[in-house]
Amino acid sequence: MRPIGTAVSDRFELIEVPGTTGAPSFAQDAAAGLQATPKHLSSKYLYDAVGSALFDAITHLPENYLTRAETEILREWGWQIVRVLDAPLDFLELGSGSAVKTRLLIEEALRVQGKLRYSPIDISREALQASSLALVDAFPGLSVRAYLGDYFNVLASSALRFDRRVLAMFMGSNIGNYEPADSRRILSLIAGALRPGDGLLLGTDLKKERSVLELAYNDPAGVTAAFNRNLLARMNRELEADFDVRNFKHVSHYDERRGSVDSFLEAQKPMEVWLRSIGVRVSLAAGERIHTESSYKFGDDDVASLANEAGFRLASTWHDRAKRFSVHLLVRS
Ligand code: AVI
Repeated sequence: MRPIGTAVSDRFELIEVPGTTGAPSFAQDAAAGLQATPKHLSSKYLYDAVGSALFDAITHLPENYLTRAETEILREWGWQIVRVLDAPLDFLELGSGSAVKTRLLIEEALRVQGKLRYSPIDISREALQASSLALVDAFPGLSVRAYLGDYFNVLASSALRFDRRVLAMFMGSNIGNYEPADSRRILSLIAGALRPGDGLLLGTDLKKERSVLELAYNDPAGVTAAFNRNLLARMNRELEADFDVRNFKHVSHYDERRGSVDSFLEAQKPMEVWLRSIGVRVSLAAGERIHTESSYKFGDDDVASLANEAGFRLASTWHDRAKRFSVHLLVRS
């Protein structure tokens, strides 16, 4: 299918990339995941409007250092990051960058080259439009060509167009929420959309002591628990389910062998749940868990291997001062 482009202003264009992978819906994934053994739901469904607001609150928690550490790296080293590849650059970001982090890099690039094209990819039209318009408003030298669609579809399509050397960005340790086979697939798709010499800036959370990791996902204020439990509330709202959210406990622990903090919703007593809109009845035993998220952690050597497998080489790595988080520049081989 051909992408559909709309020029919203002379510096903002939105290109809609229709689905080609036939990705299942929330209803289909919920039906399959809740009837599987063990039960699971994809972490991508954590981010409805309520979940996105709770995630934003998580990034401000004292125990959840990830966003602060990554922002510190970009504040300190952004000037260097945008100068590793030869200017002029085009930016491509997986996710829509309304955040401070993207702004820091845009600002640094504009210092070098005066004008910049920024291309975010996002599944949410509202998020893309709001963040793009705010960015063109804030930076007179910036133009935005936004791509609306699922990362996998957009990267695999021929919709992406660049005029200059590209610096792609996949920040926030978002790569950590993919299982290893999918993270290899997404990095290979990014490599396929780039030319040799283009770069990918990848933010990853570092492997570290269990106590620090587990506290980041078990904050005493219970915001992460609310973020996780919202998935049940979302099924109640959207799939006419009757989960009693109070009967589920949020459980997050670090599995050192997998290198992942795994999050679950654990039934506190036996129950039967009815998801009316999809006609599915689910039984849960006391103590039975639904896996809702993997948050993989990476040593810098893990990133080097992942990069090589996907068609990149690791060119540079920056850390925050407390050495909790890494930002890597991978160059397309
Ligand atoms: C977005 N992502 C990298 C976060 C993480 O750390 O896995 C989401 C999150 N889940 C619980 N807290 C934060």
